[in-house]
Amino acid sequence: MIRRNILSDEGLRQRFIDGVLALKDPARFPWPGQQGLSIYDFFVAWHHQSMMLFTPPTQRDRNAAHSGPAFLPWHRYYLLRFEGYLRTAVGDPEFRLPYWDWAADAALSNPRQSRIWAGTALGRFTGPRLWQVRVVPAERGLTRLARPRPLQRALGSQGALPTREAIRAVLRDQLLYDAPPYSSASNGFRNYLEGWEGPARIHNSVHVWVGGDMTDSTSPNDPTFFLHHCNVDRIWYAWQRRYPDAPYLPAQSAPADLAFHRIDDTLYSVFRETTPVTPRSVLNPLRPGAPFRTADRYDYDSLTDLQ
Ligand SMILES: [Cu+2]
Repeated sequence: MIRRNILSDEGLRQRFIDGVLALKDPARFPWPGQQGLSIYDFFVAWHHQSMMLFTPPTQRDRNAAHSGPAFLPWHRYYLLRFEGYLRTAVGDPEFRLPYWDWAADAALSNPRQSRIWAGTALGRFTGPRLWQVRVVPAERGLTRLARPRPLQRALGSQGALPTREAIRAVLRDQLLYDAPPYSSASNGFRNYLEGWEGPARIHNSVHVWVGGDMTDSTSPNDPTFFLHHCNVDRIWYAWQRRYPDAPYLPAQSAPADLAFHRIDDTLYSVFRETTPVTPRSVLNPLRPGAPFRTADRYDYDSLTDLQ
């Protein structure tokens, strides 16, 4: 039940690729009711829809999963659900999502030459015969492409990968989880990690650095998304370990315009959960709350680079 660095093990790399390819295959993992689309595409749509749902609808900043406190728990929930499918796809209940330690690549003289982009790793997905983008954002909502197209990336053409030092600085200096106005203008750990605040623009800058499909509301079209967000989740986990007494914010008593982001609010979902998933239920990966079970637990192989 350990999430590992994808570059630590060739077998892990291969199984991640195999699992993702299986989930993308409409014959093996169909999106019910959507001929020719797969569960993978369903996850792409879920992410896109979260960004279209402004919370509250009277503003254009905070949405159900970004620019607000729920950014971290929502993506943790999203990864947990994806990881469950991945386990089924690879046929191993112990399998866990790997992460991409982009700060290690930031230290390379040319991060574009990192092994992660090799043809045996994420480079595979730019092969047009292997991987096709099927759903993209449209003016209103989501469009299904009549002709699916290859995945687009523009590695390193804009932005920079966050450095180890930048991440450590945020882990050290941000003692509160979040702060009013609980938006992209907030102080606090969540907003510095999400990357609307601070010099390194941590999570956001990785989307920008990879470029192409990764910069859209349909960014999970690029499987890099899952490895990237797994590392974001690892950094949150390291912060939770470092400040075990710092509560998730805001509390449930916060005003109603913070709906979707308060600790006991239901996180935006396209799954019909038996028990609604809230920020509180995903605060501890070692003991996720219902509807997650013992089988969904995870830990990380290492946090030493974040200390
Ligand atoms: Cu996102």
